[in-house]
Amino acid sequence: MPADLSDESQYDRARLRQWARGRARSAGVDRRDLLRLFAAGAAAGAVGLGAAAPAAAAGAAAGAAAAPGTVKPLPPELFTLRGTNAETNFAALRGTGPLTPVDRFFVRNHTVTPRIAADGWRLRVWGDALAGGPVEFSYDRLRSFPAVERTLFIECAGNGRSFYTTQQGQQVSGTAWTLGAIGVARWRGVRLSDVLRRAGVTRRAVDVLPRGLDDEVVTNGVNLGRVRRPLPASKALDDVILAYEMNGEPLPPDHGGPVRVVVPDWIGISSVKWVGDIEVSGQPLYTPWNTDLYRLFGPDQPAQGSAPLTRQTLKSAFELELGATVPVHRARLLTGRSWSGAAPVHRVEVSTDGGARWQRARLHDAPRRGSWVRWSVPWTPRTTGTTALLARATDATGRTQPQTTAHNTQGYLFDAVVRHPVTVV
Ligand SMILES: Nc1nc2c(c(=O)[nH]1)N[C@H]1C(S)=C(S)[C@@H](COP(=O)(O)O)O[C@H]1N2
Ligand SMILES: [Mo]
Repeated sequence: MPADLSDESQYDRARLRQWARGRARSAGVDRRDLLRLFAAGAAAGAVGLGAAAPAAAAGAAAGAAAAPGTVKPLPPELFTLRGTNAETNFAALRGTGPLTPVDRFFVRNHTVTPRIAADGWRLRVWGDALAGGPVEFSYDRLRSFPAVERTLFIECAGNGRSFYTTQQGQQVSGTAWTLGAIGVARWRGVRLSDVLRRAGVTRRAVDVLPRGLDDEVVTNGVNLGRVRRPLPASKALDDVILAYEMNGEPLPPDHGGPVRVVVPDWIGISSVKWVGDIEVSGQPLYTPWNTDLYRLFGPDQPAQGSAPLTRQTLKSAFELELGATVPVHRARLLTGRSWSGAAPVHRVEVSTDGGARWQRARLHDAPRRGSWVRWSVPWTPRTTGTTALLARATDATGRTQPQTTAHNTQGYLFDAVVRHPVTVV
């Protein structure tokens, strides 16, 4: 094992070596089954895990027949349904504040939302890197730890996936999201580190594995077990939250109530909803969600696949329907949001002529880590016809959204500038 797992890139490299040596075992699932499953899915452009349609089918009709198992209503003006998932319509964020209201926060469910009462709920912390045996925490006990509050986005690793197909002509598997698989909320909860310390975590801990109480995930006849994805102990002991409130309300069922994990900056799958138990392990842990899923595969990627994905990338979106119709010669304010998993976004540029000329957008929020900035530019369309609106963000690491993203078979981490079609009439 590497000495310093507190360094994310060291952790990633270590993982990759373990993978290459064949040490990865998909915890209880036959790896040959999984490889066959996902290889076939990618080649055929067929479904990935929990996906309803290949991204090639991206478009208004893709989720039309879907019946997601959510508790909250999913009206078409707020959401686009995609299989068991519901994408936030960016146009529905126009005029809202920096936090995504719960009624329009995207839902990504591998199965269906379970109903779990807070008073019967227990969190069991167990594993060979604890000083003693398993420790259980009730909801009230959890709430007796010091509370912390943070404004953070949760964004699916596949957010923007459909643009690999519509913009780059590439086939990818998985839910055909446009840009609405993200939301920002004010999370209140307790530090995971406080809970792990109380449970007796030792220096032997390498991986921490939260597991959801929702149903086991069965995909094409293979049971992957319950949703679970290991976190390096260093991240788990750093800034991870066990959240019981969202935007000042008890955590709603669809977002993991009564208690979920919230992992700042990392891809959405890390933020396990309806957490029921957490394994604290002295050995590296592997599940389908850090081996075959949520890594980059394909000709443009390392031969054995990338390290497991951790941080989110950089994106921008207009608060406008894709393909909107706007009147000519009428002044309007184009609004949108930009965000990055690496650093605050401090510059956004917009083009209203397909990328020929760019202007600086006005930022409406102070750039902040873990959240997005709202921005605007005035626009008076002067000619009729179709055009593309483009927005391009730069974060405090100096990184700017590129023109294209290197392809990966499962369509993760799209970060290229999106060409947003509009028709001027
Ligand atoms: N238990 C459990 N946790 C889960 C999931 C799930 O299906 N079950 N989906 C994950 C994925 S892929 C994402 S992107 C986020 C979505 O969070 P949200 O539904 O609150 O928006 O939750 C993650 N946590
Ligand atoms: Mo996700």
